Amino acid sequence: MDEKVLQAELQTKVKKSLSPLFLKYHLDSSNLEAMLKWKPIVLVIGNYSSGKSTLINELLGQDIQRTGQAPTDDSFTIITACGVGEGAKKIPGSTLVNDDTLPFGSFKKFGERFMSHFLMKKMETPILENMAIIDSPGMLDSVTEKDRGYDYMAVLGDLANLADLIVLMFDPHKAGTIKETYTAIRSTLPEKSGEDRIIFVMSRVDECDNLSDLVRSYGALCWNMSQMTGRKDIPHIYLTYAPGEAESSDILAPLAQERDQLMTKIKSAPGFRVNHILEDIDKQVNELQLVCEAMTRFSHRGWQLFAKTSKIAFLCSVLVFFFGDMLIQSAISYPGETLFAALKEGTQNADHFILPACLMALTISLAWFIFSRFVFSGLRKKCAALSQDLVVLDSEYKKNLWTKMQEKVQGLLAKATTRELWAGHSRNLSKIQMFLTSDLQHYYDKIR
Ligand SMILES: Nc1nc2c(ncn2[C@@H]2O[C@H](COP(=O)(O)OP(=O)(O)OP(=O)(O)O)[C@@H](O)[C@H]2O)c(=O)[nH]1
Ligand SMILES: [Mg+2]
Repeated sequence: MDEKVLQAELQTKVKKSLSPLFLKYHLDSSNLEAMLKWKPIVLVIGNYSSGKSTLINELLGQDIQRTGQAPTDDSFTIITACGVGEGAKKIPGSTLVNDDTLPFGSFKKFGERFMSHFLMKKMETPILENMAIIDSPGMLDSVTEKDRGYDYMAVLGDLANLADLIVLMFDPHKAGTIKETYTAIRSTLPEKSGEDRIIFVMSRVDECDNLSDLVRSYGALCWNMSQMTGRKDIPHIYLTYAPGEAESSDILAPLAQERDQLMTKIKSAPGFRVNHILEDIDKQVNELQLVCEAMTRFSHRGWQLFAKTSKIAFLCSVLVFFFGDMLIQSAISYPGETLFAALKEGTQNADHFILPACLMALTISLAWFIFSRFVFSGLRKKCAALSQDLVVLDSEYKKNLWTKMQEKVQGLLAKATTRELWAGHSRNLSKIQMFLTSDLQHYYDKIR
C-alpha cells in the first residue's frame, strides 16, 4: 500500500478515534498529529563546525547553507522542495509556526527570539520531494539558554521527536567533549527519540594526519560515547569527509564506501516514516491505556462505594418517610396527625404525605452530600496515595510505563469529581484495547 495513503488513513483514524480520548485523559497527542501532517524529516545536529551544513550541501548538490570555520550558523533551517508552481524562497519562523499544514505549531511556545532563528528554505531538488532536512546551530560548550535567548535543548528535543532520522555529527578535533552534545545524548535524545533513529557520524576525517591519528580520534569518540550514553556497546559511527574539501589521501580511499552508505541511509529515511508513526502511536496508546485502566478501576471502586451509600440512604429514607414526622411531632407538635397514625386509622390523604416526602428528599440529598463531600473525596485521596494499586503491573514494560504515567494519573485523581463515575471509562478502555489488538495490528500488517 502507498505509504502516503496509509499516513492519510492513520491521520483520519487518530483525529477521529484517538485524539478525543487523549484529550479526555489530559494527555498530549499533539506530536502524533504533527507527525502525521507532514513529510519525513531528517534532523542534522552536532558540534559546531563538525560539517553539518557541508554534508547537507553535498547531499542536495547545491550550496544552500553557509559553511565556515568557527560557529557559523545560529538558525534551525528546514530545507525542502518547492511546491507545485512555486519557486525557491525563504519562509520566516513566524509564518511556519502559524501554518496549520506544517507540524511546527507548538514551536510558538519557544518565543520571538527562537522564531527569528527558525526558517524554511524551499529549493528545487528531487531528493526533497518527499523529505525535509533540518540544519541546526552547532552545539557549543560554554553557552547558556540566556545566551541563545531561547531553550535550545527543548527545541532540539521537539524536532527530534518529529524526526525520522537524526544525524549526530562530530569531528576529529572535538570528539564528543562539548557540553551541549553531552546533554543531548545523555537526556534530550533518549527522551524524545528512539535509539534506532539516531546515527552517529564523525566527519572531516581527512584532517587526520595519518591512520594512527584517525584511530586515536575514533577511539576518543568511542570512549566519550560510552560515557555519554552509559552503554557498553558502541553504536556504529560513520566515518566521512566532504570530497569537495578534502585532499585525497590513503586513509580516505577505504572510506568512500562508508560515505556512500551514509548518504544512502539519509536518503532512505522516508521509508521508515509509517513505521515510526505506528511505533509512536503504539507507545502513546499504551500510555493512554494505562491511564484509562487506572481511571476505570478508580471509577469501579467509586461505584462500589456509591452502591453501598445508596443502600444505606434508601433504608434511612424509608425509615424517615414513615417515622420522621413522629420525631418532629414530639418536638414541635406538628403535624397534628402523623402519616403512620393516619395509615393505621385509615384517615390518610395527600396532606399526610407532604412532610414525609420532603423528609425523604432531604435524607437523599444529605446522603449525596456526604457521599460527594466525604466518601468520594476520601476515596480520591486514598487512590492517589496508592495509585499503583489501580493498575496491574504484570510486565517490565508496564512497570516502566507506569513510572512515566503515575504522575498523570495522580493529577487526574486530584481533579476528579463525582462525574468520573459516569464518564464511561470502561467503555473507553475497551475501545483502546480494541485499537491496540486489532486496528494497530492491521496497520502493521499493511506495511509488512
Ligand atoms: N577538510 C575538511 N573540511 C571540512 C569538511 N567538512 C566541512 N569542512 C569545513 O569545516 C568547516 C565547518 O563546516 P560547516 O559545514 O560549516 O560546519 P557546521 O557543522 O555546519 O558548523 P556550524 O553551522 O557552525 O555549527 C567549513 O569551513 C567547511 O569547509 C571535511 O570533510 N573536510
Ligand atoms: Mg552549519
